[in-house]
Amino acid sequence: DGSEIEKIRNYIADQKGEESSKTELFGIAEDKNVVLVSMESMQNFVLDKEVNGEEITPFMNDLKENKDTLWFKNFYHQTAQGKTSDSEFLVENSLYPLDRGAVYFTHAQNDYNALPELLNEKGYTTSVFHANNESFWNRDVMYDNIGYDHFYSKEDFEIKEENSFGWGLEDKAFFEQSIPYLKEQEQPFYSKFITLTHHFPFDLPEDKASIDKLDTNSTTLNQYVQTARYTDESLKEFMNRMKEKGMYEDTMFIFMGDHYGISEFHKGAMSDYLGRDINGYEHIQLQRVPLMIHIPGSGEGKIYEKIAGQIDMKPTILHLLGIEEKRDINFGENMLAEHRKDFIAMRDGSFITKDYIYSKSVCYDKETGEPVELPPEEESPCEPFKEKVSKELEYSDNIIYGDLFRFYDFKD
Ligand code: GP9
Ligand code: MN
Repeated sequence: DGSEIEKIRNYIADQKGEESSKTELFGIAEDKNVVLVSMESMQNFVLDKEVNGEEITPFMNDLKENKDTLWFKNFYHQTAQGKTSDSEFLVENSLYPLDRGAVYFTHAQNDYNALPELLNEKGYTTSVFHANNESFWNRDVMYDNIGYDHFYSKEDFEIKEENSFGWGLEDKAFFEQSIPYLKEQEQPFYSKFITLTHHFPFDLPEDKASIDKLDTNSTTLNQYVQTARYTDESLKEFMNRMKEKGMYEDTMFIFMGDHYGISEFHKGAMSDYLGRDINGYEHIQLQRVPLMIHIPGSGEGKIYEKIAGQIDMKPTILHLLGIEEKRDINFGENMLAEHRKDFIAMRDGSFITKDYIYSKSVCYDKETGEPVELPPEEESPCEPFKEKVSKELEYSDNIIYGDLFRFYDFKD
């Protein structure tokens, strides 16, 4: 029945700071189109790094400092086994993915109050561009359920030997071929692009590489920088095409990494590369992925240091578009709000707060990156958050397992 969902709703409301507080940026992108690029396997650690004097990601490096870009440098992915689909789920619903399996497969028929659905109601055309089979991650079923008008998938692209390798159509061709579709959409539109080239095992044909490999003992890490550069170049081309086609000014661009690409398995090589030990603290810090929100002509560019996560995407996007959903249920919060919930939860129960990181049962001090040392009788500063995090994850799970939104009226 509806009592459980009411309880959860009240809990969320209590947790939030002044959740409803409008910032000065409320509606700053009103009526603009939205292009969200989900960047496969892109992690923060490549930003501002060079290989033999060449920047790995020159486009993103510039973009994040642009006068029209809101850059969240402490933004974490929160995905689990559902990988890309988990990140999509987080962004669309502001709910947590499940701790095992992919919610895109297991609960694709639930009632949701997803971003595309909401934007649809406000008159946006909503679509996804991704050059893979439409049933991969059960996307065709889920997308249909959560209100996307159109899914441009593998069969909508011209895939030839020259323009594909690894997982399929290369990102540069993907963006190029997407432009005509994008242009024919009725405006305003909300379109999500999911890139593919920078995917494990990060294998790039030699003639398509424009930067050297790294020289660590992990082939995976060594190649990672080449595909990262490739995708970065494809983003630049895409942005230029948007300008040429006159679609740049009227669009808000969101570039977001979906999840890590370098797993813990490559910890040794990673530690050599970064020049420091990868302890539990560093491991969590490596889960930071790029998030750049570029709003042409806004002049609102700023570097945001505060912690944020994929769970916060939906409320943030709605805020920027000037859409208020009073009865909505989101575990995340508008990232621009001054007073926010003070932790970011990972699916495995690890978490990040302003001052601490909890990982693998150890509480780390963010200032030193070392475990907090305390006399035995004193409670760890991570303790109070542990409870909140597990409660929050449990509530989100309850919504999904019990399909609880069935019992809730989002419009009153
Ligand atoms: C597949 C692409 C990659 O369509 O999204 O998926 P991943 O392995 O990262 O979940
Ligand atoms: Mn992915």
